[in-house]
Amino acid sequence: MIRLPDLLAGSLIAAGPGYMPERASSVAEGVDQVFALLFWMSAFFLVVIIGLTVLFVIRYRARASRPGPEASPDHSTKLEIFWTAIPLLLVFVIFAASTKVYLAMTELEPGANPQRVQVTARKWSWWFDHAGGKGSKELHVLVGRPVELVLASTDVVHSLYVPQFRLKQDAVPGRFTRMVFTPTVPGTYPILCTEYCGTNHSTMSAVAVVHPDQASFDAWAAEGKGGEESLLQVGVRVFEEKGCSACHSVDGSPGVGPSIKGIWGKDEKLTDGKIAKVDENYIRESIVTPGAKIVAGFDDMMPPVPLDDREIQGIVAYIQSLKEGP
Ligand code: HEC
Ligand SMILES: [Cu+2]
Repeated sequence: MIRLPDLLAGSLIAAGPGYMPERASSVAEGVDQVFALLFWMSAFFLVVIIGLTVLFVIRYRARASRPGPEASPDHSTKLEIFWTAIPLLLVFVIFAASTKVYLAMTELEPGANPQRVQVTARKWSWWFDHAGGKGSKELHVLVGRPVELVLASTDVVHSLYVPQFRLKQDAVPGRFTRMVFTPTVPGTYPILCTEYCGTNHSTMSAVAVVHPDQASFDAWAAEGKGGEESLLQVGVRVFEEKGCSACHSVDGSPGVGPSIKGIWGKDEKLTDGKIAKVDENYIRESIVTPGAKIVAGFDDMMPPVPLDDREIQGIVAYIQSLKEGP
């Protein structure tokens, strides 16, 4: 609830009880600052505009001495420029402030060693494949270490939202989206879907568990492991079963197609002279529409292979595991 004392004390931008949920991620403070900027800017103009309106209503009201409206002033170029320039300037301030925060939730610091989690949204639940191979209905991460979530959806658009992290990212069918942050406070936080996705949208929730130390995380990762196929296992299996290995080696030697060893994160040269970075969306495109980008030195020989989302995620995990160059 909005409490007037909090508002007046400016604690809109402060963490703590009352107005905003706890801040539990590296980007939370920046998001709150942008929010506060927008809030106070709007509050200022609300007061100015309503104040002037009231003033003018009183001052220019109809009186016996002034029965009809006065003539309106003519066009004023100075005034037009003045009230166009100021909003424009404010929009640039908002743009600069929010871009800074936005980049912090999309770009990893160079050299960061993130905990990668593959998130799959579907009607109406979440699934989290963790880097160690464990899949879970809960998101588990370690405090203080950067997290990279890669989101996919198997049906419609969903959106992953964790209020305490101040993070929200759409999961879109047919492509991968990313979100980057560092959890700062151990605890258990709610995960919600914030894109209306059908009948049970309102129950599409999960939890994010931020472990206080490696031991606690490892204990969770070890428990009940082994039942289900990990993404990496899916990838290795699909690579054989779908015949990818006939054209692609995993040891760096070229075949009909390039080896998939060491390509993750690489800038790939294409036949048209352009450069493409090998990330999850590039790999998806390479498999679904192989003709879209042709690797330089190779021919357009790859047949499109109909893989489902989980199989593509598996191939991505496999290629990531072969990251180190030959
Ligand atoms: C008939 C041979 C053939 C088969 C089978 C094949 N590919 Fe390819 N693949 C190629 C060729 C040739 C290229 C390079 C030309 C291009 O970019 O399309 C390529 C490119 C790729 C790339 C981009 C590699 C890079 O270095 O940028 C990926 C990823 C890929 N294939 C994955 C797969 C997967 C996964 C499968 C199995 C589902 C598969 N391929 C099956 C021939 C094949
Ligand atoms: Cu949803």
